[in-house]
Amino acid sequence: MQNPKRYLITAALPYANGLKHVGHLAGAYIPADIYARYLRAQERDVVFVCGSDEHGTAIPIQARKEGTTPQAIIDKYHAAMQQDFADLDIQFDIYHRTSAPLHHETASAFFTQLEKAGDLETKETEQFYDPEAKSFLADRYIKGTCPACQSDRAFGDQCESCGRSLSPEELIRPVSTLSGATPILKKTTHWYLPLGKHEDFLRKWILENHGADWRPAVVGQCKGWIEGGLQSRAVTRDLDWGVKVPLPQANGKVLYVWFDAPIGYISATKQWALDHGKDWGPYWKDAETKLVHFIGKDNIVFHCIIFPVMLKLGGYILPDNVPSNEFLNLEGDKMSTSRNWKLDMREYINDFVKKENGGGQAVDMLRYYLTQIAPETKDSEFTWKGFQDAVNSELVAVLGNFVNRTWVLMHKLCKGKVPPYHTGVADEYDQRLIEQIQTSTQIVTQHLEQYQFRDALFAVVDLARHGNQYMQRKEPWILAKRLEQEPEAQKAIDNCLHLCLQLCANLAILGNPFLPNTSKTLCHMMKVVDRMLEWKHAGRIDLLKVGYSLREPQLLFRKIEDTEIDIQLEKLKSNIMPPDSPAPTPSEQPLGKPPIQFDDFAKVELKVGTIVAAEKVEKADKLLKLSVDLGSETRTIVSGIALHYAPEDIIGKQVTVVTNLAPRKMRGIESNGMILMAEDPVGKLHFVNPDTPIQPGSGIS
Ligand code: B3M
Ligand code: ZN
Repeated sequence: MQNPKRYLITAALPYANGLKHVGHLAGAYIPADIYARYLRAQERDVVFVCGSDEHGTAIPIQARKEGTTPQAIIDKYHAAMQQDFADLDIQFDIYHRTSAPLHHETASAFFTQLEKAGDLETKETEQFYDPEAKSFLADRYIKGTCPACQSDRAFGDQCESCGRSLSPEELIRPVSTLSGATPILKKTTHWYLPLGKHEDFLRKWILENHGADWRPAVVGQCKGWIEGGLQSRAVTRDLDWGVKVPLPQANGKVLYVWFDAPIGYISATKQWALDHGKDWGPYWKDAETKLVHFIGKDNIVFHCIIFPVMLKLGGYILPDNVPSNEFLNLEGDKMSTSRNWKLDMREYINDFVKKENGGGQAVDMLRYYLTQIAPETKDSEFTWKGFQDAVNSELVAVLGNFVNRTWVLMHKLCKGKVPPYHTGVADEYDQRLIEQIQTSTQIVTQHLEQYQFRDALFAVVDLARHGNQYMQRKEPWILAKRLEQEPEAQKAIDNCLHLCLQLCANLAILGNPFLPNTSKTLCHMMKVVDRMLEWKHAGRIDLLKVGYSLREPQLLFRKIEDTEIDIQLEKLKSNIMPPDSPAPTPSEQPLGKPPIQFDDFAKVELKVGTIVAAEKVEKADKLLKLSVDLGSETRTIVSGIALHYAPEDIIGKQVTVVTNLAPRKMRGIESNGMILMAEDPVGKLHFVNPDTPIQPGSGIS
């Protein structure tokens, strides 16, 4: 869409069930933020919305895990995620939440509208039901053995071990995670969105209209869905957590999370409009609005097939583009929350941004690296070494170095003022640099328009690289040595620094969407206000007025030391959980591990211990550091039970300890042994201990 009247930018609403990692950041939030900042710099009418997705079974499941209520979970993680985004300068116009009454009203009304218009169908089906908990079971609430890999870590929607997607009927020996009971099939009625009826529309809209301008991976996935035959999708669920289905006969049913969550974009816009005395209507209903959804690839079907059908039926505009990213791996492996192989945004914020020499500089370093490796066309990988290289050899050595040299030389050779430009002595290098500034502006703009953020950022740094080469060729420090014999040389020095300064001003403008803190620092050094950063100024070489005195240089980026990287790698490795934890539930034991000989078992030394001290491990939500009395000695043991027990509640408790396990370092603490825990069907951990207190150190066999 050329020259739309306004823009509505959305970034996927993250589930409020845990902290988000840098994979999420690179996938949706950073690209969306870059795009929104770019549009704002063009003084476009743009609203950038996001918020927490607080419904779906993920929330009550997390609540069970943490032994608390769904409300407490969403309150905790909504606040935490909002803070993380703010700390990394993701500048939403609104960060809303789907538990807000305004959202419930909006989603309900949306459903009612479709239902009244006859756009939904109802169907009676049989679904798994827990006769003990008296509740229908969402797929995630059913656990069993995977028919493909025989792992006992399979759920009704997916096997955690082999990743295969499953339906509950396929599970061998299904059990309800609510009560441990065997689920039975029971009849229930649900509302469905008949996607098949909209196949022609989708085919035309996606494959014909957007086949060429959307990312090939997005079009490819859509094509696959369409050609595979579009099935009706249930838009309601038997669950007690979510937006209630607004019909009297739908007692105990809620809207399916993927029906209500995208409507969250609309309710967020409504709330933003209320807060700013604006009308939300045109943003969703006027054909001259350009709607862009930034998401990860696992959300494509919802944003390109299901939600557009809902939007069309509801009388809303459709997205103009859905720039979806592939996945970001970490140090050679898939990021995984269950295995704790991930880098949370919070972790980076604590270790880099909140540190003494961190702040905005550290924020920009992460934004830079994640943009440079953005998985735009294929999966990519975060490595700490890669992060260090990107910072040290590009931000420090190219961008920072160019700005610093320019400033130091300008203070030394031009009295701290913007020197004049003498056209009479201008040479071809000067001319080429001026052209380069203009070409770079065009390249960066073009890439941004096409959501090619990596290439756009590359072009920004490349401009700084040209600056360095230009300075290297002009060598103003050599010219300065000749000044006594050749006073005319000052003119060439002036020209060089004049152009280098103008180039720095352009870097501030072009780099601003990516590295907002760096641009702020540059503005401070140039003594100019933010208005200079408006995009229309890019490409100009008269941004800094001749004779204007500038501040002393500030260090834009610091180097990342090897030790910092080593610490991060060590932390990552010490936190990883083995793929088969937590322990399988008791009801699945019969199918458990293969038999072993007595000798194998006898190798394990087990003793009764008494916990005498317990404290949280800094920066590790799951870990407690325990001192365990084993009769003849007291050992330090690090145990992953912090989400289940408060340190003060377990002093004096007796536990079973594996005492001859090789010591292992976790978060820099050496753990000498392992505490055995039993996991109940809902995932809560319990100590395994003697029925009456006995002497610590007693052997178990
Ligand atoms: N919460 C899924 C996810 O985080 C979901 C996105 C909703 S966007 C409307 O992957
Ligand atoms: Zn499996």
